[in-house]
Formats: sequence, C-alpha cells, structure tokens
Amino acid sequence: MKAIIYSLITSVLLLGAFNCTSNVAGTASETTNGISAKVSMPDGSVAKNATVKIIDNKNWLRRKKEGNSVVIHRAHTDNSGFFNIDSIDLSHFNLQIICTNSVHFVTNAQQVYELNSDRNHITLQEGLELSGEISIDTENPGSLYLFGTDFSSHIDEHNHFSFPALPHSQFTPVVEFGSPIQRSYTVAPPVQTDPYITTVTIESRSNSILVDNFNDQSPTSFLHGILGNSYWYVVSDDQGSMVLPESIYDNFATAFVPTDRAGEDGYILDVEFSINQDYFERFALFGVDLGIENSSMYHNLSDMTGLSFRAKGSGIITVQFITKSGETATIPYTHETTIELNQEWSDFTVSVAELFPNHENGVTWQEASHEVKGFSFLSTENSEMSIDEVVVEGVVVSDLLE
Ligand SMILES: [Ca+2]
Repeated sequence: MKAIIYSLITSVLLLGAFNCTSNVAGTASETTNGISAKVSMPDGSVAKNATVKIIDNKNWLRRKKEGNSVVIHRAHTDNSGFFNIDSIDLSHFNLQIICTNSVHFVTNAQQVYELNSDRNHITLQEGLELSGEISIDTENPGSLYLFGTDFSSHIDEHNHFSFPALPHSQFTPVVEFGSPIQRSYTVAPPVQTDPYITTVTIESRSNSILVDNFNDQSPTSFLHGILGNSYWYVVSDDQGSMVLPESIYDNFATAFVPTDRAGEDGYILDVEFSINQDYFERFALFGVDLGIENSSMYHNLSDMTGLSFRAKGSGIITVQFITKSGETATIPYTHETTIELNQEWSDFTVSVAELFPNHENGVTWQEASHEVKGFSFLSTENSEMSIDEVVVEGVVVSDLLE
C-alpha cells in the first residue's frame, strides 16, 4: 500500500458584497412533485435570479469521470425569489444556490427541504473566498473540484487555486490529474472568521480506503465528507448492556485517547464493552456506516480483499459486515469472523475469505458484497478494545460509488 501525503495550504477571506438585485417583496409558492422554495439574501431581501442547481451526489464521481455535468436540474429564482423544479428522480441529491457571492449548499437536500412543501424558505449566506495552493509530488493537476458540488477551480502553473464564494461547510476536494480523476481527499472545514492560513494534511491511498485513524477525535469517519454521515456508532442489547461512552453524540470525544504506541503521535479509539450478565441475548458493539444512515445507499465492496486495523484489548471480538440482505432481517444477517485481542498492539487483517455468514439464508459474501452498509465490532462478554488505523483494503473511494 502506497501512502502519499499532500499538503494543502489555504487562505480564507471573508467577502461581504453581493450584487444580485434585491427587494423585500414575497409571494406564496406553488408546488408540484419536485422542490420549491423562496430564497432570500443574507440581509433578508429577496434573491432575484439566483442560480439553483440540483446535483447528483450518488453518481458525482462517475459523472465527472465520464465528463458529464453533475448538475441534473437547473433553475433560477424569479423576481419574488421563488424557484420551482417540477420533478427530481433521485432519492438523494445536493442543492446548491448561488447569487453572486452569496451562496447556499445542502447535502441530502430532501432531508432538509421536504418535496412539495410550500414552507421552504432558504436564506443565502455570504460566501467565503477560498484560495491557496496545493503542493503535490506529481505533475501539475488541472482542476480542483469539491465533491458533491458544482464548485471547481482551475489550478494554475504555480499550483494556485481559488474559489470566489463558498458556503460555510466542509468540502472534500478532488484533484483532477488530467483524466481520469485519480485521487480524493478530505480537508478540514474553513474557519468562518477573519482571514487565516491553515495547513491541512491530506492522505491518499492507491488501493485502499482509510476509514479512520481517529486523530481528529471525531465520531465521523474520514468518509463523512464523501459519502454522507458515516458516523461511528454504538449499539447494545436492550437490557442495559452498554458500550462506553454511553452516547456517541454527547460523549464520544472521551473515547479518543492519545496513542500509547511507542514513537507515534495521534489518537486511538478506546471502547469498553460492558455486558448485562443476566440477559440471555447479550451483546454490545460499535461500528461505522460507510455512507448515509438509514438510507438505501449501500456501497460496493466486491473488490475488497480485507479489513485491516490495529487493535489491543481483551476478549473475543466478532468483526461483522452488514449488507443490504442483512438489513431485511430482524436480527441482521451479517458476514463475520472473530479475532482474539491481547494486551499488546497487533496488526489485524480480516480477509474476505475468513468471512462466513451468521445465517442460513444462502446469501454468500460474494452475492452480498456489492451492497454493504457498514461494519462493526461486537462482543458478548465484558471486554475492552483499543483500535486505530482502520483501512478497507483493495478498493478506492470511487469504487464505493459505483
Ligand atoms: Ca491514530
């Protein structure tokens, strides 16, 4: 596995001006089976002639690779700031609105803006200029795209890029080295204050996906910016067995502790499985969705060769993959194997050849692996686990999207 480190130096400037015509009139909206909303400028006035784009987030990378537009619907607001798109044939899409330097961007827009609702009201925000240079160890790239959006910047001969107006959000830059797009990165969100300079370290791997190394002490995985939510989560039986910390959202940061591996920096994830011994069906687990929770978005891991990670602790841990076929069962069908932890750090690679179905419905890993929801680590006894450097081997990010 070849790891390449890039450094992206960005400077962010606040821009205040916006040039779209504004007034303070309004109108009631008519709805169809698409999406409609009234759009306002940051000062509350009407955003006339703002450009509205509906973006296919599921097939973003594929569309870019094929040289097609990622924008599947385009509209403009009228003199009342209103827009309407009659029909959108996607279950998930991104919404991007720009009116000169005032912008608005939402991923998975259907979760925020109910289709056919006449109550939608969108207020643009003043955009941030994002500019800087990307330092790379290969030939000059051509363009820098922001994943899931229609924002892009030319990269000049000095490796300089510039976006005139971006919303306050976290973006995943994708650099095009000619064709096809070869690598994708995750970058920290822009700070929303005065001009600043930050250095972001970006890691790209040629034949694997770093799901998380926990160094950012965040319950989102590194796939968050690309695939949707992708949170680490905890689940236990309903009789009081808990994985600590109790709440991933309220308290998960306490599970990230500095690594104790000699000569290394960064953080690891520490989890304690605490089992209610009086309950007959005892378990606790933690895991990660690869994409958007509770959705129909499954990811193609048919080329995966294995899951690798570093771990230590105590007890027998079941490593399990949840697929679409498993989602249909009350107790999910999984493909799984077990590992034994000890008090010393070990490098584990769970090969797909080791995965066996925990069910007898006849669905093999080969049949299920093109629709994977995520994976988890389960224990039925009290135990502890420290984990780091979780990597899906044999696939790259674009494989997940196909
Ligand atoms: Ca780490």
